[in-house]
Amino acid sequence: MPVDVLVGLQWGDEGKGKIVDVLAPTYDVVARFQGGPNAGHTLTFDGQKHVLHQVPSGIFHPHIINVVGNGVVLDPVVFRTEFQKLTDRGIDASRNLYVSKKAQLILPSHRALDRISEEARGGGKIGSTLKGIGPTYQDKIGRTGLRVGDILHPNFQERYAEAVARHAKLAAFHGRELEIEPFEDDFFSAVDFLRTLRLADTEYLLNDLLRQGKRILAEGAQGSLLDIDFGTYPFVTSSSTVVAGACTGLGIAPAHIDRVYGISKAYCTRVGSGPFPTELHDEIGERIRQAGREFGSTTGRPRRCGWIDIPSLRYSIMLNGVTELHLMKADVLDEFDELKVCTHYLTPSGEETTQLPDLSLLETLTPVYITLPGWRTELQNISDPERLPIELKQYLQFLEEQLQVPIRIVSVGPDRVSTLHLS
Ligand code: 2SA
Ligand code: MG
Repeated sequence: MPVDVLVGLQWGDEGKGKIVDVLAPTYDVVARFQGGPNAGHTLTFDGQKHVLHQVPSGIFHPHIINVVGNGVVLDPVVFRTEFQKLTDRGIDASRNLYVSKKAQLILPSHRALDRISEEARGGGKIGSTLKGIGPTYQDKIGRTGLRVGDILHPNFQERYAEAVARHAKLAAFHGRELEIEPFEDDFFSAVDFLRTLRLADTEYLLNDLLRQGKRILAEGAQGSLLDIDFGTYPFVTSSSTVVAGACTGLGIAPAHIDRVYGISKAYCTRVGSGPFPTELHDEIGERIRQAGREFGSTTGRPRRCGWIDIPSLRYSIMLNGVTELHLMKADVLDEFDELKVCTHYLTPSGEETTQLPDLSLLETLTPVYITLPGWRTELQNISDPERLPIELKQYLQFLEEQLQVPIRIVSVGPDRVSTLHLS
């Protein structure tokens, strides 16, 4: 069963890109199955930081085939810029990258609509990255979307014009104009570039590779609590961020899936609006933000910070069938005397609960914490897991007991090398 899936268990930014990069050498294929340029996967090695948005995080390994699956929404302009950046660093991504013909295209008008509909929400903004994600998935589900394969057809211009006309009506409904003319030349030249890449029915490609015994790593984007069904709806993204999304987003049958890597920070962050029970509005939250450099890698927005939350992790672990946990950014907590872990919540009527209720109730919950001692040790230079401070070992053990999943990786710094494999 050679497909392993890697998913975020929180609200994104758990450090998925780093782990994909670390695990990639043992795989033949890395495939993205959902999301689009709203993702920002940061990889650091050889003293350089790389941020990927749409290109899978296996791209730095020349032997790996990278696949942008059908579940993805693709912005050709952002894609070309990413390619250019990689080329500048001596990486020819066109050699080992395939794009599904069934992936949806993000048009300039989708980006414009994203902004218009966010503005129309007034106080109830989602906090979208404004990359056009929601409107593009809306067109997909509404069966009016344009797909990557459509750019190969002679009537693409016409179909594009029809889509824009439809989007203009939606904008007009909000009393607005689309104002996309300045972006259209760039869009069409990026589409020309996209045409030069390997566009394929990647479901066939992936299943052929599986038949040949190749190993696939499916790379999730965002996090389980942003999932369109199970996340903190409506403050979610528009795709299936949980493991099931890898099946529909790549065309791989569930029986092929073996390991599920669940990625979590040693604390918790969220960018954008919506409930976040363990959020810290105080100086501790600010310390975490500074120490963890918690600013959006796509938008630069400050991320909201708080303590790790067992009930929400348990929920994500359940939804994904996580087989092993990877705990990221432990080094960010190096200087704290005490660490808190939310073990359960209190409802407004004072009842204890360990379940995530729906949104309206989630906002009324009071988190209950257990306090554990901090390690007060610089973790970054530790390379032998045996030498981890006892307080960190206790922290890990506590999480494992609570979550009933083994922690197999602890990350103690942004670099590839600062990754400890636990047995
Ligand atoms: P969207 O753009 O419509 O998908 O936004 C909907 C919600 O999903 C959240 N979202 C994210 N949350 C964390 N990280 C994401 N990626 C970037 C990063 C974000 C950034 O890696 O840092 O740079 O700001 C991501 N993408 C979407 C978003 O905040 C909304 O709450
Ligand atoms: Mg990110």
